[in-house]
Amino acid sequence: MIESRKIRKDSKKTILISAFSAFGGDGINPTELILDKLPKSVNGVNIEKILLPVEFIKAPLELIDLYNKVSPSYVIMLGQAGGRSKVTIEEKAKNVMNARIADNSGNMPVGEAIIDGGESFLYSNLPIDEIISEINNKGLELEKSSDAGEYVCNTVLYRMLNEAKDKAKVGFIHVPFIKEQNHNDKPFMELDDIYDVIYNIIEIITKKEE
Ligand code: PCA
Repeated sequence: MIESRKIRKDSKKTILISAFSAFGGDGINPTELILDKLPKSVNGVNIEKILLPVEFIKAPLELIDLYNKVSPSYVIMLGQAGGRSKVTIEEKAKNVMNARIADNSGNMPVGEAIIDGGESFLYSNLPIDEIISEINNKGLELEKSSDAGEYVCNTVLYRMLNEAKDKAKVGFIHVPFIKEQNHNDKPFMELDDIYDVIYNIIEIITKKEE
């Protein structure tokens, strides 16, 4: 008898990508514009998008809720880091919340732990150095940053890493201001140039999924 075997195609992989709304008196957040511009799939990999509120409590809850629904293999979070001149990829998150300005719900934690008794640092499990060198080889700029700060972005990265453990690869990318934000004394990049870097990072990741 000939053995028959059902060949089942693996269901499509998913990359979950988040961005933030405007905050701190700005009318726009470049990450929201980038999220809008990203396609629904890249190289056959689903791109699941979520726009998060700039709120210490709500942002991680909304992201983790969607994470549990779509079981992505990668979670890539985008945030604005005004003052930086290049796109940067974060090495780790710290177990602390220090707000210099209130978040969009009026919450302003100072020196509080994100998770009482949690690890001091949680490290991104993305292949950061590999991604940086592949991006640089394409003639684009991407640098490593030691941590995601102490504001909402750091909290979301910390909580997402704590949730995913090693079930998904989780990373955070911070982007500079764009010209349209008119922070004339601060460095900025063209939106299209930031988008190029982000799109290429996603493309590199989708190839790892093939
Ligand atoms: N940047 C902030 C929060 C939202 C955003 O885009 C941060 O770096 O924490």
